[in-house]
Amino acid sequence: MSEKKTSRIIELNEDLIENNDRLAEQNKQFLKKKNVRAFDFVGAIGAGKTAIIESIVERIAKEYGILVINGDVATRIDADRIEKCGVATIQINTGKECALNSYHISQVLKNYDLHEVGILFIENVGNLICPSDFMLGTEKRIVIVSITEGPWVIRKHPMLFKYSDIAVINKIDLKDVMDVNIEDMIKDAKEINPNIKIFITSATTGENISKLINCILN
Ligand SMILES: Nc1nc2c(ncn2[C@@H]2O[C@H](COP(=O)(O)OP(=O)(O)OP(=O)(O)O)[C@@H](O)[C@H]2O)c(=O)[nH]1
Ligand SMILES: [Mg+2]
Repeated sequence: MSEKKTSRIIELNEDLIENNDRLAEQNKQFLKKKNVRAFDFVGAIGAGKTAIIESIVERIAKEYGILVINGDVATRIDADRIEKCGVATIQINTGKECALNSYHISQVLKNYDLHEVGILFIENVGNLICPSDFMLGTEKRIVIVSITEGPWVIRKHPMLFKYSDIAVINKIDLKDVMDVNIEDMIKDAKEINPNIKIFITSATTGENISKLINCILN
């Protein structure tokens, strides 16, 4: 590829990310004005993002007005699951795109009546790579992996850990059948991001979900 063509590709990528960042900042300011606290969950396919959000929502839905946005390439399976917990949901289907971006969120903020919403949870499309470039304008980002993804999953996907505030290592109830050293996974996350808070959870048994909620909300 010629030098000229290569540099044009880099410019396009930078424009895309810059535009996304600008809109993410606008989302953040808008949410602040509306007194809505927003948190986004990223992580691999099947790591337990929806299951963790379900566990959280079940515990706090009586206290807060909650809206959950679920991102998926197709279907509204996740939104239907969350809706059973008695909170409002919006499913965004991205079609061919592997992550939500700040434009998707801005469209919801523009069109949804946030009057009764105090907390917004956003579940991104299952992917450990694409969401790292696209911040959404939330207060905190939570990255979720599970021990069934193998011992190297964190080390192999450093960017999401670098740009998240909280890391969740989920499916701890399966530790006896998995050959995974959880201490090593924690060490990997801390090496990438020394400030990241880490929780070892099971969405199935509820282990450490209350501690995770405290960390997210405080
Ligand atoms: N044993 C066990 N299973 C879990 C746990 N968390 C989630 N699962 C199961 O793992 C599967 C995937 O969970 P989801 O919550 O759908 O995962 P997700 O990250 O939302 O998946 P996508 O939205 O498709 O990317 C489901 O069958 C869950 O019941 C856990 O802590 N322990
Ligand atoms: Mg899900």
